[in-house]
Amino acid sequence: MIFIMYLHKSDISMNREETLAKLNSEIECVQNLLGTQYNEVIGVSRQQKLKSILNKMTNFHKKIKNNTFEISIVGLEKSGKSTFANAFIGNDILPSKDARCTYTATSIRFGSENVAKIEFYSDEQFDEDFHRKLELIGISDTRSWSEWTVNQLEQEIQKNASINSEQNNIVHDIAEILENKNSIQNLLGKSTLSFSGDELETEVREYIENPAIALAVKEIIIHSDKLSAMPNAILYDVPGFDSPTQLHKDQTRTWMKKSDAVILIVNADRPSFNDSLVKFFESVDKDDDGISIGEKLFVFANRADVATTLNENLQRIREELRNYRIMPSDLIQERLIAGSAKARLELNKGNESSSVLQSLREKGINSDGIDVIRNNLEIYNDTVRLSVMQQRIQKLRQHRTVDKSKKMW
Ligand SMILES: Nc1nc2c(ncn2[C@@H]2O[C@H](COP(=O)(O)OP(=O)(O)OP(=O)(O)O)[C@@H](O)[C@H]2O)c(=O)[nH]1
Ligand SMILES: [Mg+2]
Repeated sequence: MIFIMYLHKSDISMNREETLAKLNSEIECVQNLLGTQYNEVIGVSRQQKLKSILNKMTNFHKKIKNNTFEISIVGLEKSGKSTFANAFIGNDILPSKDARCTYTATSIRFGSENVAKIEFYSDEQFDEDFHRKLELIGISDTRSWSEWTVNQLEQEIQKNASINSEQNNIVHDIAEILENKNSIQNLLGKSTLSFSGDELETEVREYIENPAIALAVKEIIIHSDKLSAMPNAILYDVPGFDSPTQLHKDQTRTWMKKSDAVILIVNADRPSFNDSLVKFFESVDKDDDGISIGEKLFVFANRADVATTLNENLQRIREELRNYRIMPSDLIQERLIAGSAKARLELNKGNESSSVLQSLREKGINSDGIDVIRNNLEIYNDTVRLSVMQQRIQKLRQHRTVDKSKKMW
């Protein structure tokens, strides 16, 4: 074929603008190749391959041009994920409470108009997940979820004497479903709902935090003009790893894989990692770029305000990250940041004298950690992550025909 685009080592060190300019000319080149004048010399199957490459290149172009930065915020239940997400975006969009209050996976992205879309489970999906939960507590049953009652659940549990604490949480979740059976039933299979403007602060919260409604919700996508601190970011806030809802776990895994960065929220006051966290990380494969989650991981040691022995605890967290192979050892030092999401929210609200801020100061900690992690992420996005994109583009350039004997172009 006529053109061969060799990769120069310097491609990887190009900045965003240079990468875009080069990609632009390559896209034009492929578009020309696909133009009518070359139709006869390029076979149909090669044309199809070129179209697929063009499609991928156009997507890369869009992502690099918009500088879209997808970040998932993950952790155990009640670690402070939603509080962190609010502190990070500089606004109080997501509900956070002492009791569990994130029942649904929510993504937030910048938009000039405030809109939220709410998607519900189908009855089939809900039923499948309900039975998965039953199996986790040792009950095998074929009846539909809606035929169950709280009384029946209690009777079944009494038959089984050996329920551990993890299973106990699942029993609690199943009971919560059955107590809210009627409202959940009314929502399953409903078509996607849209809310706009001020409804985002009122109605939408119910779909995240009120179990009677939220348990039927599969996903919420929010576009908000309040994502002021980092308008190119798309944040994914999910229920904790220890949520017994399999669909949430699957969703978290998918999001972690497709994200440019993953922020793990851990507790600076309780530094030992529990089983659910370790097992969850073990269960996530490398992403489409061949990158392991650890390579794009940042760890926020939240609740530094209540940590009594912060330095020792941070050391313990480093050891846990290393020993469980959650993150490459050489990245741990720069990617572990301690702070307090709650302190940042108080500061944003102008509550200078709040007890959280005071506790941080008393410990001699003068940063809530939010700006530090945001700056680190921005640098990472412009360097490491850009280079991952450049390497993917490089692979496209090197793409060969199936017989590997000829270059595609
Ligand atoms: N002291 C202190 N409390 C915090 C901090 N961050 C979050 N919290 C509190 O921890 C509780 C749980 O926070 P959430 O943000 O709801 O936690 P979550 O991980 O989103 O919870 P789920 O999504 O329900 O699993 C809330 O009461 C927060 O106010 C912090 O830095 N310091
Ligand atoms: Mg939450």
